[in-house]
Amino acid sequence: MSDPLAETDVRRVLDADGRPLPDAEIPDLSDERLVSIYRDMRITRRFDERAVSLQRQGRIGTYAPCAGQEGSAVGSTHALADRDLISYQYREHGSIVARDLLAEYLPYWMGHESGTAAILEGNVYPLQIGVGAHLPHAVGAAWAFEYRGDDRIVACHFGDGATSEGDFHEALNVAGVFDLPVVFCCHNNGWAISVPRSRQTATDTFAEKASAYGFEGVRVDGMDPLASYAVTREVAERARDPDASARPTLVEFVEYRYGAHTTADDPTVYRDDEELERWRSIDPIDRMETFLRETGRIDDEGVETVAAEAEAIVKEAVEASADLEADPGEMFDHVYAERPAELDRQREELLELIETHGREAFGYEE
Ligand SMILES: Cc1ncc(C[n+]2csc(CCOP(=O)(O)OP(=O)(O)O)c2C)c(N)n1
Ligand SMILES: [Mg+2]
Repeated sequence: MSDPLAETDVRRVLDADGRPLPDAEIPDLSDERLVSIYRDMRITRRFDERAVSLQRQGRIGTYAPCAGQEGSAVGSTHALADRDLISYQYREHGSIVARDLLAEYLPYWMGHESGTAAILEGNVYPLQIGVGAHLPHAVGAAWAFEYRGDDRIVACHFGDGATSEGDFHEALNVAGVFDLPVVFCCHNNGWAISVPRSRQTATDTFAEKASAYGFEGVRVDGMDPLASYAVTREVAERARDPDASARPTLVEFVEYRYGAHTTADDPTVYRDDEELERWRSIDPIDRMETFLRETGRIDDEGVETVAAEAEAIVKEAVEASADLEADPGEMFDHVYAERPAELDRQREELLELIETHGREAFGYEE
């Protein structure tokens, strides 16, 4: 299969097979850290498979699969400090795995708002289904960090489709004008549901849009976790720079989603198998494994250990979620820092109705 990124100007550390490119610098990371990037990608991939199957069993309503996109989410998150804020769209589950929050996160997909409240403790904002709607909030948070003199930056993730929203323009414009500490992570996976990249923009790249806002745009192979790490590390430092003015950057991760847009979608209607197979040939997990094996950082036994750990971590998260009780009153929580009186009133009203008519009347199976 031909390498879909061979002819493009994307930053890479690893070639399509996982061997370091001759002129590329390997990020200066410990062996343990390099293995943990591989491990987090394997946990993410396993979680993805389990989440799709939980949806089929009726335990998850809808789920947005991320297979193929683990390299960018995991690699970029390892390049941040734990105190940095992540604001993501809905597909960058690898960022949450890299923050070690999987068990807290899974309940969200099962309808428990507590799932999004819990990830906030790990400096991850709740996911955003309204395409592009979180970009102004992410920039607002970056502005707050700057204003307060906090040494924190924001990594804001979104898809290629989000770049067609007005929110994208407004957010990037403000970040450029006010030199805000934010890294815009655009995941160009070629599709916004069934809309191809060619119908999303008339520019050649998404990265070049940054020039309209007065800052730099960079393209990176999003299926190369080491390049995703290296580029994010560089631009995060630029965003954080305490001596000079902080500068935002737009990073375009060029990648592909292997699965459906969500579990409610059938991609075979608009994509062909040949395209999918070309991207699978540069799989981020396979490439990282080859790199680790060939540089003596992992062997068969190490790979088996990582696979077993990934299995156990996902299993534990799924089992923990089985005991969760649905709490309808929860939908009023976690919206405001302090719940306003009107929401208190609505919450009480709902709980009284449930008390009067029973949970079955509201669709709960007892
Ligand atoms: C404002 C808004 N318009 C439309 C939708 C319906 N919708 C959900 S996801 C999506 C596509 C987004 O594509 P992209 O930003 O490329 O992210 P990807 O799903 O590829 O990760 C659309 C149109 C929405 N959720 N919000
Ligand atoms: Mg997309």
